[in-house]
Amino acid sequence: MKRDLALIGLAFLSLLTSGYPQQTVDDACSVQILVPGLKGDAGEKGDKGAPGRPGRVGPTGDKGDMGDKGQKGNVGRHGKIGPIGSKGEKGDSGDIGPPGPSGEPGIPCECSQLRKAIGEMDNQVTQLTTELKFIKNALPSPAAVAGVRETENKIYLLVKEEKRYVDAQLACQGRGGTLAMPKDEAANSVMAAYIAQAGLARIFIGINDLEREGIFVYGDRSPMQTFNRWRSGEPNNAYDEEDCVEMVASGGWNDVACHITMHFMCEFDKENV
Ligand code: GN1
Ligand code: CA
Ligand code: CA
Repeated sequence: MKRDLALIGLAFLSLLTSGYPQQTVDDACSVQILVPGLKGDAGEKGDKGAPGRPGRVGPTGDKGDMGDKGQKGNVGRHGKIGPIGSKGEKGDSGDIGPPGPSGEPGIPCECSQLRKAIGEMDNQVTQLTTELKFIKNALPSPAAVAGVRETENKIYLLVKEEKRYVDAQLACQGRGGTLAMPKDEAANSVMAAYIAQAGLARIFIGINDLEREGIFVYGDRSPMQTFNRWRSGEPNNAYDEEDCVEMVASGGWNDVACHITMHFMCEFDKENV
């Protein structure tokens, strides 16, 4: 660059001294100086340049308005099969079917005696089943004395639980019976022996004058008949409060207060057992 400036400077000096532009000084020590010519005519217009680089990405535009609602789509495919529903109610019974074919003829035998024995055993099984049902129902508590006593048409059960008269009656009813009601000597003596064998002194029986003082009735409200086993001097309604009845081990009766507690005896009708 410095050299260019020096050449331009010398050329200028040369012009000043000679007064001739573009003249070459032919001298051994001279320097050939080139000076710019006059400005030429404008050249022809060049070819169109290559397209410029793409500009920078512009800023995000404003959100446009919502488009129109689209058209209704096609009907979708069938959905999956749903879960199994809950069990329905039981339907009505069907009609009775036709009778089956007749069986093979039986083998002839001399078994009339055998049949009779089987029939008797059937009856016994029925009887035992009924009695077992009664025992299971009447003896739910180990407090009950093992075993029962019976007359022709009654079964007696001594219960070794101390209860007041009304609760004793309810306990017997809960077992399907009533407080024992001695209505004849046969019943009274069976009951007395049962009490004595159990080693007890006294028990409640099903007799009271709760409704009318001095009018004794049985627990089933049936009136007292001529049969009785009142001990001597009884009933005396002692302390003006004795409306229930006990039996002592000898079989005698005594009126006592209903609110005291003692063991008791239930009775059951055999025909209900
Ligand atoms: C008993 O407690 P006492 O002896 O006065 C009995 C009465 C009898 C009486 C007979 C709760 O009465 O019912 O009539 O003996 N009372 C009780 O003497 O047993
Ligand atoms: Ca009384
Ligand atoms: Ca008494």
